[in-house]
Amino acid sequence: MFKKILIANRGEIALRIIRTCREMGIKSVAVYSTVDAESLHVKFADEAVCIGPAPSSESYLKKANIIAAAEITNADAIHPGYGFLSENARFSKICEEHKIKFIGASTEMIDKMGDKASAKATMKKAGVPCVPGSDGIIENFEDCKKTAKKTGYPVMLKATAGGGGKGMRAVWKPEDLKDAWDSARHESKAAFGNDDMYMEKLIEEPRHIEIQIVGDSRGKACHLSERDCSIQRRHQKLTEEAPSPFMTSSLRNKMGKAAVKAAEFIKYEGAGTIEFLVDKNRKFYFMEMNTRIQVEHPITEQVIGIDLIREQILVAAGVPISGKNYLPNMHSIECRINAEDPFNDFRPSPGKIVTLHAPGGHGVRLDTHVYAGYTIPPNYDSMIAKLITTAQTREEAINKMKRALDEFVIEGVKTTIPFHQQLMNHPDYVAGNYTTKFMEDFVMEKPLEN
Ligand code: MV4
Repeated sequence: MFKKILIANRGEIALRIIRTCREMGIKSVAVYSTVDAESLHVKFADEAVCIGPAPSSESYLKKANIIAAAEITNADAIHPGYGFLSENARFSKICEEHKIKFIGASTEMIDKMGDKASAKATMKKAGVPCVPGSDGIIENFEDCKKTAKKTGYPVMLKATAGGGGKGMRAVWKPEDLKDAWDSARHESKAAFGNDDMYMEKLIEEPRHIEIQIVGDSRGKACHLSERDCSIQRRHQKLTEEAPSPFMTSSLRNKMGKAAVKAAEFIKYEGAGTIEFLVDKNRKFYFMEMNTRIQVEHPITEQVIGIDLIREQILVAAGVPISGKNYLPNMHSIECRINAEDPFNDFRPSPGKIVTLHAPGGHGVRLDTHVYAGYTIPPNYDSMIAKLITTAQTREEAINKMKRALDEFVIEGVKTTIPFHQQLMNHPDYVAGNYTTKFMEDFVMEKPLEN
């Protein structure tokens, strides 16, 4: 087993990983930028190393500084958390070259799954259902026109390097294809330095349902059921739940089997997520694979009863998994509390937290690195806490969430708490009747003026 793990991240996920290290008797090393010197991950780790100034490009993304911090402290593994270097193929390789275990996917795996068209081709080969469309990359506009005609409108043009909805265009009629082709390629080139495109049939009003998997070094994989992540705004998830209110046990069984087949086909090692689009007829299609621990992993932990960070560390150390799949016993909801103003287009609201009252009690979990007096720097993403409630039924989990949101007091910065309060009272949300389109129609009710 590892003796010391360096956590190449910040915020709540750094703290989350440090806590599991402590429970496992593994020493932890925090790294931090100058603006994060007062952050809780720095205080809770056994050791801490400053790796640079505030901009991520000079600190949390600076591979040489992180490797140097690992070597100075004698860490034998690096956990990258999510974001930053978690899906960076070069960083995974550099760790390997320095004989430091990267607790994440191999270079080859990240490369294979990071390119969307290649990931899809691999999944098709594995026998995982994929959305019909082009056979890999589209060569030119002539090819694009032909493929659209053959696929049948509406279609979705997608950038193979894509992420966060960039370089993606829905096209409803042939006369709009040229503009979509040009603008999607232009956007993708600017964002990723690559403008390769592929095409799919457009799935209308899909649900985003993902399956958590864990694979071990023998090539064996298991699944831990699903999370429903359909409530998103501009490709940022706002709330997630497990199980999905749209799920049936037969669909769970099929999607779980497909996810395990996918993971075993590529001999995936570690924790990963297979994302699917599910249409209104409950047909599911492979969308992407994430080769990291995700923000929303706690709801799976809550409904299954395992520690996913611990599982990551165990499989990275070569411990085999039991091989059985896991079904949910509970219902869990996560609300991402961001320092943003939901009444003002979710505009970021960094600054000092003057007052903080954390919710607690039965079935309430709060994963956060903030405290009263903490200043949220403007340099990183705006998520400051994850509020997670767990109960035996969805209705109880919603009621618990309403109660916990009411208890939660944050003064000094604007937060998304009022949004979540309105969401938890929205009739369609309460009915479990939502798709990825939900937020397009959602309007905040104005707060009562005093
Ligand atoms: C789609 C789709 C409909 N049809 N593909 C969005 C992110 C990107 N990685 C894939 N996405 C989508 N792909 C086909 N063929 C709709 C989306 C989509 C979406 C998916 C999941 C969650 C939120 C979304 C919001 C808008 C569009």
